[in-house]
Amino acid sequence: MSVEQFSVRGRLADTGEGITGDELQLAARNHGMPMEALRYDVTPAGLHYVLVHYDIPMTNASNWRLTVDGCVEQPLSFGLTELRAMGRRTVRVTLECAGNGRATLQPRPISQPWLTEAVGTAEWTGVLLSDLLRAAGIRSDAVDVVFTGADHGVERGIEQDYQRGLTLTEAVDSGAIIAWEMNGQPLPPQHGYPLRLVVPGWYGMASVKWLRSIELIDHAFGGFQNAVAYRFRTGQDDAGAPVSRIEPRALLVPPGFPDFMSRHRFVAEGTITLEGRAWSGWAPIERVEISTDAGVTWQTVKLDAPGNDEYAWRAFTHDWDATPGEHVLTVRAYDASGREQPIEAPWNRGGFANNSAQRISVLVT
Ligand SMILES: Nc1nc2c(c(=O)[nH]1)N[C@H]1C(S)=C(S)[C@@H](COP(=O)(O)O)O[C@H]1N2
Ligand SMILES: [Mo]
Repeated sequence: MSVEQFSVRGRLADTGEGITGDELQLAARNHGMPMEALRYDVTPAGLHYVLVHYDIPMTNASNWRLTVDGCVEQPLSFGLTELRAMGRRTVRVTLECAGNGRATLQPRPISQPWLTEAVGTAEWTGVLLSDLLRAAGIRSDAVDVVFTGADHGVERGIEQDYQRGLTLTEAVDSGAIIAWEMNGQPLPPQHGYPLRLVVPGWYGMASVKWLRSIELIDHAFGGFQNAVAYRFRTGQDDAGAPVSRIEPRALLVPPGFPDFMSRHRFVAEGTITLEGRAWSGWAPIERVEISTDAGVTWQTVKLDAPGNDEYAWRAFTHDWDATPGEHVLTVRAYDASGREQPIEAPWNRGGFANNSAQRISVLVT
C-alpha cells in the first residue's frame, strides 16, 4: 500500500461516538499523572505522565552514542562518559503533552484521549544543548537543528524515526538540555533512557527521548512531527501554525475523597484549604483565579513564592468555606505575557493545547 492511500489527516469522532478500541489501547500504554500527585513539587518518576508514539526501544547506556553533525565545523560523537565530562546542570521543568485536554473537545480528535492529566514536573540533569553545539562549532549556514530518537514506527501511513526540529535560535536560546538523569536517577526506559532532550517551556513533543542524533541543517526541517502532526489546523487542508510553547493552565488537587467510578468528590463542610499548581511556557504565572460556584464569581488565590526555575509549575492555595450541597470548582491561570486560560479553548483538528478551565464537582456533606 502506498503512502498516498493513507490519509495524513487524523480522524474526528462521529457525533456521539464513544472512545474507540484504538484510543483505549493508547490510553492503556501511555499514562497520566494522577491528579492527587499535584501535591508534589517534583513528581515522583513513576507518577509523571508518559507518552510514547511507537515502542519503548531497548537501549544500553554502555554503548550509546550521540552524534552532533551536519552544518558544524567539527562533527562530534559522544558516549555517556564523554558527555558527562561536558558539564552538569539540573533544571526543574514542567512537561505537558500538547494533546492534554483532547478527549473533552467536541468533535473529539481520535488520538491519545487525555483529560487533564498529561503533565508532570521533574528535575532533569544533563548538559546544555548550546554547549554541545558550540563545542561542535555552529556553521553560518545552519538553519534548523534536527533531533532523532532511537524509536521507529508508522504514523498515518508514513514510516519514520521519531524526529523533531527546532530553529537554531530556539535550540540555542531555549535553555534545552541533553539529560541523562530524572529526579537524580538514570532516566527510566519510558522517559528516554539513556539520553533525552528537554526543552523547557515547550509542549512535550519537542523533548525527544532516546536521543541518538543532533543534525544541523541548512534549510527549514520538513519532518512529519513538525510539518504534519503538531499543527493548529481547523480545516483538513489548512497548513496550520506550529504547536510550540505551553499555554497557561491551573489545576486543583481534587479535594476530599473520590467515588471509585465517577471520581466525584466528597468533603465534609467547614474551611477547606484547596491546593493546586499553575504553569505557562510563555511567561511566569502572575495570577490564578478560583470559582467555587461553577464560574459565576471568581477570587484570586494565594500563590506560593516562585522557585528558581522559570519553567516549573507554581503552587497555590485557597481557603474555601465549604457549605453543604453540590459545588463546581474551577481555576484559571494568567501569565506575565498577558495570556489567560480560557473557560473554553478554541477547537482544532489535532486537539492540541486545550487548556479549557478544569471543573471539579464536589458534594459537601
Ligand atoms: N523519541 C521520542 N521522543 C518523544 C516521544 C516519542 O514518542 N518518541 N513522545 C513525545 C511526546 S508527544 C511527549 S508529550 C513527551 C513525553 O515525555 P514523557 O513520556 O517523558 O513524559 O515525549 C516526547 N518525546
Ligand atoms: Mo505529547
